Amino acid sequence: MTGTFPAGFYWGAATAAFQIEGATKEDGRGESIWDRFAATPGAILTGETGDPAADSYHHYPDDIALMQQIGLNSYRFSIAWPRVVPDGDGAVNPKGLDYYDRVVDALLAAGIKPFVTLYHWDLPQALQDRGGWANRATVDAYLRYAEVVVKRLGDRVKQWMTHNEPWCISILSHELGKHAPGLQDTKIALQVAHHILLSHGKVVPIVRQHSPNAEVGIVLNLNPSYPATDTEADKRAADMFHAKFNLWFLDPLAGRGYPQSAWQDYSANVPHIAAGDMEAMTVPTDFLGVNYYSRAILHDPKGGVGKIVTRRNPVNMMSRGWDVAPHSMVELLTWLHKDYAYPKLMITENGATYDDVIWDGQIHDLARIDYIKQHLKVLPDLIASGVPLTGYFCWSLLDNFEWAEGTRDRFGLAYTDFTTQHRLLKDSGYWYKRVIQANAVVD
Ligand code: IFM
Repeated sequence: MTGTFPAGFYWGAATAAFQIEGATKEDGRGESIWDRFAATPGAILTGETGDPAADSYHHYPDDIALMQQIGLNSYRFSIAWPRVVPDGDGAVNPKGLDYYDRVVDALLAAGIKPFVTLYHWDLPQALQDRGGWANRATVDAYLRYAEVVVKRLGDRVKQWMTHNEPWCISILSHELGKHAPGLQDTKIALQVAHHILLSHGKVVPIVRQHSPNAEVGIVLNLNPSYPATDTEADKRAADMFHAKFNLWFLDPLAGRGYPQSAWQDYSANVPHIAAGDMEAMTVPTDFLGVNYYSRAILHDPKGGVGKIVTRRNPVNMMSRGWDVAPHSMVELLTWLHKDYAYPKLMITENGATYDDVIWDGQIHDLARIDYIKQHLKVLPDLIASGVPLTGYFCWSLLDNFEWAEGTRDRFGLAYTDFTTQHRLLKDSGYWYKRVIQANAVVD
């Protein structure tokens, strides 16, 4: 059949601990920066916190049943550091580890391969009180935490992701102030980014040591950029966006250092780099995880000195205002393969938020199906052209706590009723099931 995917393709869905687990005070879990941030008036659009979110701490068997209903062969989720090491760098909480042990065993019993992200944004607050990721000591705390997790789960988990979206961890959270810990300081943000990349490089050998034959990589959110017009100002704006958003993370990992144009633009805010750091972060990995949702179109109305504005396509976008641009994903993956040559690439997140309506007990989310279909349709040819794409993880398995938007933005293949915690598969979930069964895009 044309348009089929290779045998063994990973068909998955993704979540993150803080977005689904709830139970933030249960069984010895410590406070995270997201608990503190969400409790700050005005930080979350809906005024919600991470409790109960989708209460997966108690409902994980329901979630695994959903995965089985869809027919997923893979599931990407993250470990909450404050559940495992409540104060970030001290005693291990056995109940926290036991929880993930149960989840992994239940996944394997259901025939679903676990893909584990070690850090998806929920830093223990006690570490933030000592400077968070801007403090180099947090790198060492992360390595100790990761070792505890991998020692416990590494006999069964064979796919590891060190960090999710370093741009969000650093810039969105420490320069733009939109995510926890809500700081607005470029210098701190860039030091955070540096320590995240460094900790990635240092943790890879630890994962390999305690999880024999495992594959390990990092997950980046990448955003192809285009000038809105042919003006030099817009072209410069697009290039600078690319340097700061994409290359700032890709290039150091590839041993190329930080991109010069962005380095100069950041001027006095550039990070402190200790001897050996750049070498440490270039450790070889098995794959690169790519989170792709949309593209950026850049317009600089003031001829190079004004603020960079991202303009979106007004006719074809999801409810959050991100435009739908599958061709940009093709360009991105083609370029990544050609220029960085990772042994494998995976789409570790892709999906869409739309306003879902329950109609006679069903959710006919045709717009979401269309979004996912458009992004899947282009992949078989891409793979045939030689791009080593081994998996696709839809964001998200179920509606959850969408960070600063609270539960307003629903990305799930399944609807979550946040009052009853009842899960209801949307039409997109049923459609995805048929895709997985056919190992090809179906109508
Ligand atoms: O919900 C997030 C996820 O945690 C990281 N990537 C983007 C998703 C949608 O905003």
